[in-house]
Amino acid sequence: MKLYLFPAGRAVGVLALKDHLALDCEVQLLDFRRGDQLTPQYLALNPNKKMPTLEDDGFVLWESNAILFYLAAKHPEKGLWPSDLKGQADVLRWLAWESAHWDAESCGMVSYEKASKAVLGLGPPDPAFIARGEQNFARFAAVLDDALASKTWLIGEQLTIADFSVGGVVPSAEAMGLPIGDYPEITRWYKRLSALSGWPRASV
Ligand SMILES: N[C@@H](CCC(=O)N[C@@H](CS)C(=O)NCC(=O)O)C(=O)O
Repeated sequence: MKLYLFPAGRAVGVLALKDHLALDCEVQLLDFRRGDQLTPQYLALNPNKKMPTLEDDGFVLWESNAILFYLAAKHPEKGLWPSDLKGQADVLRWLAWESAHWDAESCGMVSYEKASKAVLGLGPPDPAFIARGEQNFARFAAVLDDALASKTWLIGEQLTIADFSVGGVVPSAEAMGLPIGDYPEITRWYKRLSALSGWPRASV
């Protein structure tokens, strides 16, 4: 098994899960400044020119949440993908929310403007997009904070890939100056999550 990534953004949750499950998985580090995402070899794996990407015995998978599901479902004994219908639906709800709102409309929008554009040589940040991302962050962080109140993990007492997905974005959100610390339940939950074995500590 092989992961192609750089240790930031959407790759943090995937790396954390790989290490939490102690998987035997090679990591090939990508350098987007050098254009590793544009080589014919990489484009054949991931035509989106994005990371992370997983390769397992000829099977290629992109989209970090699909990768989280694949790794967790290969190890059902760890319980990170629930076995009951309501638990599965609850996890899917958070994976969809992460992709559509937490990443694309808020944390990811701000980090694309503040960090990725410089790496990709796409010009200066656009203040209008940053402002929109910050506004959306306030909206969605409040939803997450409320959902976490009186719970150990996102769907309740069971740690699942929903925690790896949503929590994986937190380090880059903090690095981009988004006020995670203003949300006590998120702060409490992320402290617990980042103390798990395998959580990548040096990532941004
Ligand atoms: N929905 C995708 C998002 C992937 C994504 O946007 N990755 C960023 C790094 S965090 C990237 O590769 N950006 C390069 C670009 O947008 O061109 C996922 O979850 O895998």
